[in-house]
Amino acid sequence: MDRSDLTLEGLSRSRRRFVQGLAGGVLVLGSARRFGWAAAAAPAPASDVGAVLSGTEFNLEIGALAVNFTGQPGIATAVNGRLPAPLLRWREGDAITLRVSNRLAAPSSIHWHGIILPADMDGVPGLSFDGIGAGETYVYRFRVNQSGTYWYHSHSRFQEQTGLYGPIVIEPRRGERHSADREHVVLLSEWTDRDPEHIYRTLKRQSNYFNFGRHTVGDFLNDARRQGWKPTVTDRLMWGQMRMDPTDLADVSGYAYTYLMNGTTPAGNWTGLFRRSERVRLRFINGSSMSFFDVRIPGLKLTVVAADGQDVEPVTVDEFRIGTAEVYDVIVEP
Ligand SMILES: [Cu+2]
Repeated sequence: MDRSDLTLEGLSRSRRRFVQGLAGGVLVLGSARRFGWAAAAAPAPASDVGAVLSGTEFNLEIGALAVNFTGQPGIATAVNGRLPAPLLRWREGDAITLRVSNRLAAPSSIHWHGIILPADMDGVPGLSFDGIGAGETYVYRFRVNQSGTYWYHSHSRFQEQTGLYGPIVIEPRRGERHSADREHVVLLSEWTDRDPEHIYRTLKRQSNYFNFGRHTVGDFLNDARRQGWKPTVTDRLMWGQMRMDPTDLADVSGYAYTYLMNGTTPAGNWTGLFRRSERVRLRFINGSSMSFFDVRIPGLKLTVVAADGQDVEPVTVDEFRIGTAEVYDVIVEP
């Protein structure tokens, strides 16, 4: 069988870039040239029972999960023992029931991001529902009135940061506008071994704590030599007045984060399979708490066909930037 693999990255340089996230450059999905990925052979993935749930009845259990992404053991928040949470496949027009049980010692919730539904089904504690208490079950029931790629996540404290996020794919009643032979969900997120509550308190005290790309005295002298003293001083005063760094790209950087692709670290090398010359639909979801990603696949054009679940006029790009909670569907023909 002629199988090929789409890898997260291959070159150690790319890996380092991915680890660094936006501040460091780009997220790289494989290297077509170096690895000849249209020809490389890869084994079929082991069957992964429970990773995808479909139908109209869903049972989701929120619980703690022991993980080790960095060599340091930690406790994540998972659904049915999974991080990311299971992919939910719905069909436009179906009435669905989702029983969500909270096995944590703390209150929890699930918010269906971007889904049009009655207010009390939205899952945002304090707005239209009280959250799901420890040991309790909440039954969400609603009709699916849209199609496309979406996602779900906890809306309680920092449970999203610790892993409670998962993809939703809704099949359109009248079929997909853009045909594809195969598809993969690519959910981007980040993991930290630090307690997110502690990160939050740290940022409250010093917002640039995790930013190491700050201006130095050397930069000041270089700028002064190039632009003159007065413009340089004016520039620094302006940033000082705004209490910001010009290099402030992300509140929390790779210093505290390990970036994940479908719950796999860069070293874990997430792989999506395809056959030669297939049209592959990649559903990119940014399920991170506060990271932007620049996504490209070296040597391959990306045709964006949907944004945040909505079909768009196809746009072909080499690279796109995906912000927190954004979703882009792209077609690639490797
Ligand atoms: Cu959301």
